[in-house]
Amino acid sequence: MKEEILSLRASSLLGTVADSNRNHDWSNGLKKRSFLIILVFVLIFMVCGGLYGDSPVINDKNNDGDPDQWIEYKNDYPSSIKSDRNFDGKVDYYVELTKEGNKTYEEMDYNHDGQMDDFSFFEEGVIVRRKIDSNHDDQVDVWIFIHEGIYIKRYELDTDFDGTVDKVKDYDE
Ligand SMILES: [Ca+2]
Ligand SMILES: [Ca+2]
Ligand SMILES: [Ca+2]
Ligand SMILES: [Ca+2]
Repeated sequence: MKEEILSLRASSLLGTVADSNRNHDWSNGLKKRSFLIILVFVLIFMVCGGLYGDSPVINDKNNDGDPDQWIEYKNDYPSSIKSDRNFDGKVDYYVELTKEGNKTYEEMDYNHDGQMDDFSFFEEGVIVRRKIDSNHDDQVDVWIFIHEGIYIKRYELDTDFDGTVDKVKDYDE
């Protein structure tokens, strides 16, 4: 009689162990599934991140705690760089680059008043055109057209700064 009760207890105990094992398997399966779902979401975010561009790399060149250089990346190459080169908190330089590292566009703030005043345009890394706001009134008054990166082939000036070109020199004529 005692033995019977013992064996009964043993079998019910075994049953409980088997049940808890089943529960364990089930929760393990659920964990695996949640992990896979999270993995899929992470992959989707990574793919979208690649398509819509990466966040800029921000540098602090003079280590004063304030950012002064921002580099945008497109497919792993720097496509544009923005800088505060005199560390006064105002951006004074901006450049756009090709995959090969050639400039396509560049602008500068020469007098560091927070307004860009010198704009250059490039073709295959060579400057072809430049616009300047020479009196820093936020309005371009000099236009220069350049041949082979060094020769001025034409310039246009707004000498009285009223917004209208009043002097033109064309070296091709
Ligand atoms: Ca800084
Ligand atoms: Ca600056
Ligand atoms: Ca300026
Ligand atoms: Ca001007």
